[in-house]
Amino acid sequence: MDSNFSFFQTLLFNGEILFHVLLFFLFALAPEAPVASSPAPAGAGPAWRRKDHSHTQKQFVFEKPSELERKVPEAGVIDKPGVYELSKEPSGISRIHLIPGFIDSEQADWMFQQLLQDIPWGQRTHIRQEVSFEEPRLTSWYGELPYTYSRITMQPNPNWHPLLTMLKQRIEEFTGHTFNSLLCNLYRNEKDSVDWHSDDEPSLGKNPVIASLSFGATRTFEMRKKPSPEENGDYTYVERLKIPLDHGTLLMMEGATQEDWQHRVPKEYHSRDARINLTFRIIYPEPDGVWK
Ligand SMILES: O=C(O)CCC(=O)C(=O)O
Ligand SMILES: [Mn+2]
Repeated sequence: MDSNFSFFQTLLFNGEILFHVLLFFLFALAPEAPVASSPAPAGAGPAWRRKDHSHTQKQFVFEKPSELERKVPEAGVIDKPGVYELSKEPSGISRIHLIPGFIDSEQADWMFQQLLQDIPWGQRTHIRQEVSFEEPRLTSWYGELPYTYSRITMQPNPNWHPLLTMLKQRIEEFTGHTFNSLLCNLYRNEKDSVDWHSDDEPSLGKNPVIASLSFGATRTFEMRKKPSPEENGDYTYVERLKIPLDHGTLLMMEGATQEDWQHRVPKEYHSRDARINLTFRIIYPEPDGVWK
């Protein structure tokens, strides 16, 4: 019994030694836990409780982005009278001429009333991707020849209203250009508009000169440059212009303006009274758009 007891005592004693040796190796060889690069001062407690915000000592180094950020250019505004060269491309110079007050406001008042009541305004229907929708404005066409745009053909109408004949002559004298046709637009209110387009139908010929005369409520005529081929039709970064067209203002578009730029009159969020726009053009007989 005694010898058994001392045997177990030795076993327990040796086991205890073995346990401590194992513990020593376990801690000595354990992989080091990651520690903050700036060790906390002695007795400072855990990092999250300290008030010295030692993490702010970390240095943030600004690294320039490898590619320069592309900015969407802000739209320019043209609201002063003058001739403006918008762009110069292999196709030519795009030029506009803004003449506010071409018709003085008293004359423009009675002209607007006459045109509103006498022009045979009509609502045309477009068909796009098998879906038909009404144009958000009323139109009328004057000229010896028909005019086709967006697959709508406006039938010839040689019966010029005397006021339109007079306005055509005044514009011809002022600009030195002659016109044989007129597209009239009536924007009844803020909901009426014309979407992005260029007046580049073959029947208008190359580099058409277009004279656009406005009456009634001021609406913004917007222009955007057509993107270069590398942009794959993306208009995000193109140049943009806003031109308020008010009562009696004449706007001339010339050169490569229709080839290199688009224009529109967007809907407005606030109420607008009626506006009439007259665009005088030269139409050439189809199909090749050249006088025979
Ligand atoms: O109403 C306008 O000022 C522009 C009209 C127009 O772009 C057009 O008739 O082709
Ligand atoms: Mn147009």
